[in-house]
Amino acid sequence: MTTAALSSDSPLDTSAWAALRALAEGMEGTTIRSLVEADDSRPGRLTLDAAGLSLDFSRQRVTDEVLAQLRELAEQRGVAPARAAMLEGAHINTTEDRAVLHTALRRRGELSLIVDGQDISADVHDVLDRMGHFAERVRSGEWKGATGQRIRTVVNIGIGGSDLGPAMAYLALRAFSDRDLAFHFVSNVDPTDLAEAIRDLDPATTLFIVASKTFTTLETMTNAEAARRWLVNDLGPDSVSHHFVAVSTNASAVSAFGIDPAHMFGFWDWVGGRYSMDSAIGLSTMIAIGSDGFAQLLDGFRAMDEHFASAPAEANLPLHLGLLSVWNRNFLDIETTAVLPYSQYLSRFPAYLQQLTMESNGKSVRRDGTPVDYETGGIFWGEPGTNGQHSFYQLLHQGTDTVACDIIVVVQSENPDGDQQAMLVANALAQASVLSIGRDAAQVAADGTPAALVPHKVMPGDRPVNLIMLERLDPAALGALVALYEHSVFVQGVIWGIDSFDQWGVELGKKVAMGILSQLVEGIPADVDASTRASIARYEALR
Ligand code: G6Q
Repeated sequence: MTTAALSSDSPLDTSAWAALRALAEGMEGTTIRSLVEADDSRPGRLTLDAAGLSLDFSRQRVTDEVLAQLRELAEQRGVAPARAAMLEGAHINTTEDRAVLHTALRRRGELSLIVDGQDISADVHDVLDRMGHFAERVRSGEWKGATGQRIRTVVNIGIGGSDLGPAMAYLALRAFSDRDLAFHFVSNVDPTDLAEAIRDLDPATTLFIVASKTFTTLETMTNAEAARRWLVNDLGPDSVSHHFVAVSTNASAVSAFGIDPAHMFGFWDWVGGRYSMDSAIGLSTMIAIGSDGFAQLLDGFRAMDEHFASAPAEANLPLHLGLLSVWNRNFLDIETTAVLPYSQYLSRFPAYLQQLTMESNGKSVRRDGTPVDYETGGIFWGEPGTNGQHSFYQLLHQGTDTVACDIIVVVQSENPDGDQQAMLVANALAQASVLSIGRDAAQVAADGTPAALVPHKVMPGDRPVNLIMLERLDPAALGALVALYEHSVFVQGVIWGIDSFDQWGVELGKKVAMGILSQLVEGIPADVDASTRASIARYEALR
């Protein structure tokens, strides 16, 4: 296994980059509308299917020539060998010298994968079996709290990668979850987060999952200790082992906290936090949807992994999603992508995707430390439709910035009621059309619009839109959707020559916060700048 497949050269030095630059310049004045109107076969040709999902990118500002050249860029940047290196367990997270093997979390049990002399596939399935056993005991009521009552509420305490995935998945899969159990997700060190989550709970029927890879994260450990005090205050110290379990890689810290190692579910340093929702970090998901449901979730991830690993470039859906992001970012100068799921169940999906994309690809130096002189990771944000239509879509349609849009449509509702699902889908398709095709002055005038109002009602269009469609938001579809974006992020990182799997940018803030905390709590002056000193003084005067 080798990381030689990973380039630290500048993508600007490839012939494909230069060709794409020329194509972009040649396309000035070419609108998405003109591309769509010129060719009836375009939607069919520019739609790919994989793992039960489809991606229609006919509303992107691309020609066949651009697409071919983007695939050539992938070839010249070594996306295929880099993908093979990742899947084999090479240490492609070079700055942390770690393998990147979230795909191993969903491999078939019978397929071994030896990494550093260890069959990690067997390890994964051992943990999955233990999780399954535990989850079914909680679901059936066999697992009892300290007073002999069954668990009614599960509180996951974690942050970042140990929170966003489970919180997103719980909401996404509520239709498949055990309605006799309630779930809360506590992440913020703001004491309000835990206080509001537990204020109406009965300690005797509450189970806390402390989810932390390191088991040292300030927010998580602070909240876990507060939760333990709340429990012990009511049920005494012996109750902890009945009401706390842990998900971590740090057995000694788990044990020191007072959690029985038998109630710890492990994972490994080759699972990055933001890539961990299908590891033991997904324990709350498994309790909610059962071990069979969780197996279906993993099936969906695996189906997309297998497609990404084996589909030819022309048919490869995650490859195209990643390349289109590069095209929009580097050649059309589009800085942000709005993620617009037309599904209330996917209400936290934009937040989840924000971490996956922005923590992974928000980097300014290549693997070898040389600065990039081109844009890398774009900004991802969003809200579910149709709600966003009544707020920020105005800027999407008529603002001076072009925002790319990923519209996600779920065909079948889990709660069908009359025409409501058709209304939802009609809105999604209408927005896809108006954003990309627009409405010109002649069309607006033809509606009888007074001349003075025409310019106000023109929709410039030309906003690139991806339309992702899934039949039903079941566990398998959610797995496939997440894996699609994971691999898209990977493709972009390889093109840009950056390490998508480290996160040094979040470290310094934590360190500075600890210094300021020492001043606020113990009066030890923090070594900070003049503005921060002034803010501390104002805070201290007011508290
Ligand atoms: C994810 C990041 C980060 C991490 C949290 C929680 O990729 O590394 O979001 O998940 O800081 O870390 P712990 O799981 O160690 O508490």
